[in-house]
Amino acid sequence: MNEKSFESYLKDIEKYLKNSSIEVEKASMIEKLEEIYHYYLGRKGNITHILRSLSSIPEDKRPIIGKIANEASEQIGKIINEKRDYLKEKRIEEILEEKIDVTLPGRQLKLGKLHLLTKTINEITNIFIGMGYIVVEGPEVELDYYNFEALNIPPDHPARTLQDTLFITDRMPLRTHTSPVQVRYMEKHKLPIYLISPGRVYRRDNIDSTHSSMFTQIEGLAVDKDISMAHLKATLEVFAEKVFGEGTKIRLLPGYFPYTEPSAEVLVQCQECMGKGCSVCKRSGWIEILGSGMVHPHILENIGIDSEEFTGFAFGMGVERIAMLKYKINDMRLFFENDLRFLRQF
Ligand code: 2NM
Repeated sequence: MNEKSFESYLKDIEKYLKNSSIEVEKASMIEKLEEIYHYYLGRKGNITHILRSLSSIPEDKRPIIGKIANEASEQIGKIINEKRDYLKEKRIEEILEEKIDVTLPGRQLKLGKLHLLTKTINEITNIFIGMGYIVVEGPEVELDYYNFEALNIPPDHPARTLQDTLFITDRMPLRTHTSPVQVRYMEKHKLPIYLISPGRVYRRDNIDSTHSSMFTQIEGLAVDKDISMAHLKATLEVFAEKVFGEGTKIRLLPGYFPYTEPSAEVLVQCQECMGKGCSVCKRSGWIEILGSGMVHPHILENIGIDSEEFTGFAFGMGVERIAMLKYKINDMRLFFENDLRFLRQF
């Protein structure tokens, strides 16, 4: 072992005392003081090290070095504590001296807002809630049975192929519409039923300005005694006027769906040219906004509903399409890109 001389111990201690005093003097942050403490007096600090190694110092010098090291330790501890108290005091004084200008205008709070799609869903659902409908939701991963079979969609229908539908497994498609929610509800609840089912649906489409592999649908269903096509038309007239403004006209054209008979395509006056004819409506003055019809008796019977006693109408619409017409948006992708410059406009 390389024994340190008595003098070199004294020199070291003297150096630590001097350096620590300069460092403490310079320190302007409590954090810095803790670092200094650590360096000299901490578990592995310089002074601590000397005090711990006293046993390796010749016995006759041990008490002197011990005494000097202890005094140095106390001294360094003392100046650190004094400086710490001083800095704390100073900080409190600074805080107390801060002046608050109570006449300054408040900082503006930046509030977020609802996405246009959410806003449109809310608007549409509120219209139907106003007519006594309830809102029902369901799973986005469906059983083949609820998405197709229960809806009278035959096994060889193109919608049931990989071409048109996204599948999780053979028997589990991503729902292609929210009708399965309605089938599930009819199975479990007593009649009459007036419900709408908003939610995301999935189709294997190539994405362009009017197609997306995911979009938002709202379907409606009314099953009661003596429900007729007249109720369907009147309901959709109310809907169109509330969404697009008073006096908005609709037209029903014959259509086809496996789950309704008869079926009708519903058109609304073109919101771009207000029915005069333009490029958006291909000069016809009308634009299709939804599909609808009288629920096929097979579907009701299959669920155990007597189709002689009860009849129903149903309809389905794409929320993006409604919002695009209402707010004159020409590209569906804008809904999903989340560019704030687009979203902030609504
Ligand atoms: C549409 C068009 C026509 C529809 C049918 C049903 C159910 F569950 F009752 F059979 N729900 N929704 C329906 C009818 C949906 O969307 C274009």
